[in-house]
Amino acid sequence: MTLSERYRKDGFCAVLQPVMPAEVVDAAVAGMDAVRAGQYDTGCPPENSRWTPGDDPQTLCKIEMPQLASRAIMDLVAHPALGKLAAEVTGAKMVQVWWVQLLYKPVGEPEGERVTNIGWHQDRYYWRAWEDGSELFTAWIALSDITPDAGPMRFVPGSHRWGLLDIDFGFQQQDLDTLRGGIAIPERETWREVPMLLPHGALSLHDCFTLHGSGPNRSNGPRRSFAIHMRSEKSRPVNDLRQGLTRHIDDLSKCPVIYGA
Ligand SMILES: O=C(O)CCC(=O)C(=O)O
Repeated sequence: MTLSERYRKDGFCAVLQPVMPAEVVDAAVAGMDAVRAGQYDTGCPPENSRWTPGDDPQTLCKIEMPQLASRAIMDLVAHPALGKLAAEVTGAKMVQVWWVQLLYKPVGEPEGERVTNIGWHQDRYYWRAWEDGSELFTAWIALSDITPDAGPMRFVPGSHRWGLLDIDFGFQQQDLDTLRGGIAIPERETWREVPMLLPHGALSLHDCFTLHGSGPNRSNGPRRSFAIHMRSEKSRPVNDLRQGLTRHIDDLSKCPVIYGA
């Protein structure tokens, strides 16, 4: 099965061989550390985030639009090899990066206020600024080895065909089993979880309706990644407005077009 067939069938696919040159990936790891420390080599901060430098290092660090703050991260997310791959897999004629999240999952369990897990969700639930039918997908790039004990992202194959589920998803919700219990699985469908095990530099691509979440990192080092949210030419902001998560799309220095015109 080709990557594209796999993506259409399951709603996600893994690309195990490195797509970007190793030096681009390594520089982005250093960029991640710099942004986490509040050092911005572009002179600009990222967008407001739940996590800010100085916060509990044992909690999940999610920084919004880190490419605004780091040249190395911009080089990674704007790399043409990523655009070419995304176009091959999805069939897009144009690929634009419209939002990026830095995700750094430290070793440890959720405890009290400490968030480490990412609750089951469909990205589309959070992306209401895009019109229905918009083609939106995500490349999740591993910047560390994502082993079974590192709290890998888990996908539910086929769930991209279930439509937008009628529940309140909780990205911050820590108990994945309770969340799962609240998800109504459509008739004749089954719940199966596939952990996305990726070596450093590899990536997965997933559709905005594919259910996913991740548990604690029990490996011996941080789980590092970027979630690069992309769109094709078959997408449009609601009422063509620039608001919320679509607010930067006309600024190509923030939201680079990485394939096509
Ligand atoms: O990093 C994770 O475990 C989940 C990330 C995520 O929700 C996404 O990339 O859409």
